[in-house]
Amino acid sequence: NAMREALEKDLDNGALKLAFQPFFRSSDQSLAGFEALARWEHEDFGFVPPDVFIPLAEQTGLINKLGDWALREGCYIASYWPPHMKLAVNVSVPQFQQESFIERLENILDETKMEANRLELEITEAVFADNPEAVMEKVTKIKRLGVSFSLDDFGTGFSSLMYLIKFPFDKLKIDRSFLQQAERDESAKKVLQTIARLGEQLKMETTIEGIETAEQLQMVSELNCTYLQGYYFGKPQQVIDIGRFIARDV
Ligand code: G
Ligand code: G
Ligand code: MN
Ligand code: NA
Repeated sequence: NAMREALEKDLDNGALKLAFQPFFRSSDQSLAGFEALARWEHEDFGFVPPDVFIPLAEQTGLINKLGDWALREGCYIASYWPPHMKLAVNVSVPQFQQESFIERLENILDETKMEANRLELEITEAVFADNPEAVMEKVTKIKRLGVSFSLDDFGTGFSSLMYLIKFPFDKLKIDRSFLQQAERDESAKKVLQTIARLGEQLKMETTIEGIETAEQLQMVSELNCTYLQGYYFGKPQQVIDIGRFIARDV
């Protein structure tokens, strides 16, 4: 597979980049941190979207290499940010399932001098499909390091609410499809409200994702969630461009 080989080569050559998308506290719209999102532009294939190369990496055994790179690069960059600023990194299921995941993560935190309590790992409900007890054990161990967990794309997977009772997630990221529908659909809005309240009651933070317009911001401002994220506030962007967000904040 030519694309797999190209991806491996570019990973080895440091040709992948991380984009950073800011997220904000809804209380005062101050900057809380950035989510790292992998970007790959290849000389022949051009810009390959992560929806293509992440699954490719998962299916061809490259996800550890890619995942380690994203964590190391993200932590290295974030280790230079102001002390309170968070870094969120997406972790895919086969990456998280690796026996060696915790050890690799600890090494990366060590190497980059990144404080564990500034790192959030974003995982999806799909992680529970297989051996939820083992997942629970791993999450618990990693949380002991000080790292926190967000449940990403919440509401779109096979959300057994049982997982919310059993698993010590710190944050729910409400999938942007709810917000998109909530503009036209009163019941979608109710679901959004209810998830925000559920998070509150379970002492979890909540993020509303995918805010693109002032109208959407207006609508979600009544919802009492913890964080806001979306193109309206900031798109994923190169590291050289995020300084303006940080400068405005400090
Ligand atoms: O960046 P974009 O919004 O196009 O991301 C598309 C999908 O790819 C999202 O589900 C996002 O979580 C995922 N993704 C982007 N970067 C990474 C990464 O570094 N690791 C993993 N596992 N997923 C990523
Ligand atoms: O699955 P995850 O939430 O990690 O996916 C992040 C993806 O969502 C990235 O590809 C990012 O580019 C995209 N994204 C972030 N904010 C917005 C937004 O406001 N609108 C849309 N359509 N996509 C967004
Ligand atoms: Mn995410
Ligand atoms: Na998400």
